Formats: sequence, structure tokens, C-alpha cells
Amino acid sequence: MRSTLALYLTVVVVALGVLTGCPSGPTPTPAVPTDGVLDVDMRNYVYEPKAFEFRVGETVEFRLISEDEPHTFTVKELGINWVVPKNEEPQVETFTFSEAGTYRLVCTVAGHEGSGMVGKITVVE
Ligand SMILES: [Cu+2]
Repeated sequence: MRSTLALYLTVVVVALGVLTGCPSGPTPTPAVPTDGVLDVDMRNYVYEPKAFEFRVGETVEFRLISEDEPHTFTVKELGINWVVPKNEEPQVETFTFSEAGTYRLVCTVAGHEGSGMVGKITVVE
């Protein structure tokens, strides 16, 4: 009977995901850097994390890992366009956020944005 319960729970979880209209679950809590450093994984058309929150004036060191193929970390409005080849050691990039706002993160490799490789950066006062 244990397997029946597990199946039931799986169905409930999947149904909740469908009902909320979001296949990957609820909106993730934005990532904030620890000691100004933030790890970002890129693979299979996904940024992990995919939502970020920074403060105006904050300088962040991004440690970018691409696990499968080249990706980019591009925020056009901020002039960020970091190309990240498949790597094992993180590619380190630094940026200082100077204006509050909500910015769209995309991967500009052909087809990736359309496959859902997008994210959101929020900069607050
Ligand atoms: Cu990509």
C-alpha cells in the first residue's frame, strides 16, 4: 500500500503544478550573494538560480559554470554580455549595480531564450 500512497502524492504534486500554471513549481526565492559572491549554473536551457536580488551600489562576483555547452549571461539594459563556454572551473565576472530596477536575463545563443533560458534580476534601493 505504501506504493499506492506514493503514487497518490505524486499525482497531487503534479496536479498542483498544473493548477498553478507553472511546471517547475512556485516562483523561486531570489538568490542573494553571500559575501558578494554568487554561483550560477547554466545547463539544459536553465539558469540556476534564475532569479536574483541585489542592492543599489552592490558589487557582485559571479562565478559562472556551464555544464553542457556555451551559454551567455546577458542583461542588455545593463550592458552585460558574458559568454561562458562549457567549463569546469568557474568563469569569474564582476559587476556593480548602480540603478534600481527589474532587468531581464537571457541567453543569446540561438534558440536558448525560446527554450526558456531566461531569468530576472531585481535591484532594490
Ligand atoms: Cu544558453
